[in-house]
Amino acid sequence: MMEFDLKHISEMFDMEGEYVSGSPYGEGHINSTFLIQTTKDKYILQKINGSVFFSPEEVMDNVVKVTEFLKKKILSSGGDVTRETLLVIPAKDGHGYVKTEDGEYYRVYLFIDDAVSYQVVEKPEDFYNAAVAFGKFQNMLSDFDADSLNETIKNFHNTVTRYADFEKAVADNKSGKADSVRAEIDFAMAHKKYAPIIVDGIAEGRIPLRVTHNDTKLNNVMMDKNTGKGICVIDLDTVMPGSLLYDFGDSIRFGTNPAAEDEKDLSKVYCDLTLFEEYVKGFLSELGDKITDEEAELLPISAIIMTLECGIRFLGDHLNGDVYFKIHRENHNLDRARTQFKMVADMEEKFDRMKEIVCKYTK
Ligand code: ADP
Ligand code: GN1
Ligand code: MG
Repeated sequence: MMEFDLKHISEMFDMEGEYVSGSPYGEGHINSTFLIQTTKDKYILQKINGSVFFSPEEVMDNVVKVTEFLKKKILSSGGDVTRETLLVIPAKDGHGYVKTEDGEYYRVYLFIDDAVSYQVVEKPEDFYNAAVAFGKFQNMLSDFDADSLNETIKNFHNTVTRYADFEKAVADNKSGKADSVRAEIDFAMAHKKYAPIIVDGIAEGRIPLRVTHNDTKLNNVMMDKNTGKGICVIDLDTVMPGSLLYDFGDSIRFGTNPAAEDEKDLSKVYCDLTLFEEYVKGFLSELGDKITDEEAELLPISAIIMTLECGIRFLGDHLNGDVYFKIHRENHNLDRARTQFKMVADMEEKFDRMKEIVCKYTK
């Protein structure tokens, strides 16, 4: 996007000070994110991805509701609302977003300063701190009215329908690349048995629906630069009713891999059990006895399911011609799918150890 446009769009929001500069920021796969510097403060401006979120109004309706709710809780416990929650900066017309003439939606958050978001864990303690932050987030939203939330992406973590979408992508083969990724397709199909485990548990009432984040990767939590603590959970676009297992499993998927999510050298990609233990310890220390026996039992398998689901989404997008996740090089989604499948295979091998670790903190 041109600097000129950024200035123009920024000026439609209630930011303090005059626009100075704007530049692309962060490593999210979905929205277009910019850091805006004004004469007074820093802001995050985002163009909401309209082909992922069919109703950006509903997304912002959720984000405003959730952040207002969090703001009240943080204030009443004496916390700092400028650092412990995303703060929506309204448009000058009072809305939570701006819709431009070309039909694009933009929003602005206050920039959380003196904090970092990691692409990979630097030291085990970071992952413990991230787990505490995601656990706290889950706790703070435990009395939020789930019925007031829009379902921003239908069936977001329904692994069964994700498989149906994947099989359609294979059959349609829009990119013409299916023959070159037969081994990956076969891996995905050989693991389809995992897909219904959480979905059926929810449908049969064995797994409770809660308000969950649904996208708990490490770079969606801001860590304080000085204390190292997880201060703020960000990227609230998919906060919806879901399972705690989605949030746990997705964190493990991304954070226990000591390599990048798109690492090409698969010998560097594996599930680090020291990191797994740090996360279990941090997450469960926050949840206490709120976690049910059934959920606790399914924690290890949820890591496999969420990793597999993400793998088939990446591979499906590769086959569909890279229409969903942002890519930055040829076969980027394929590289991402391969790391996920490597993680699944490694977790299967380490499954007994994973169960033992969970038992240590739940019994
Ligand atoms: P996406 O949905 O594309 O993943 P995110 O909302 O996660 O977009 O933002 C992308 C990145 O921008 C984050 O990983 C984080 O590094 C940074 N970021 C987002 N919001 C803020 C904020 N309020 N303050 C500081 N950094 C932010
Ligand atoms: C996307 O938005 P971001 O980059 O935090 C995706 C997640 C995937 C993740 C894989 C709305 O997350 O579901 O797990 O990429 N978000 C959406 O890295 O689809
Ligand atoms: Mg993100």
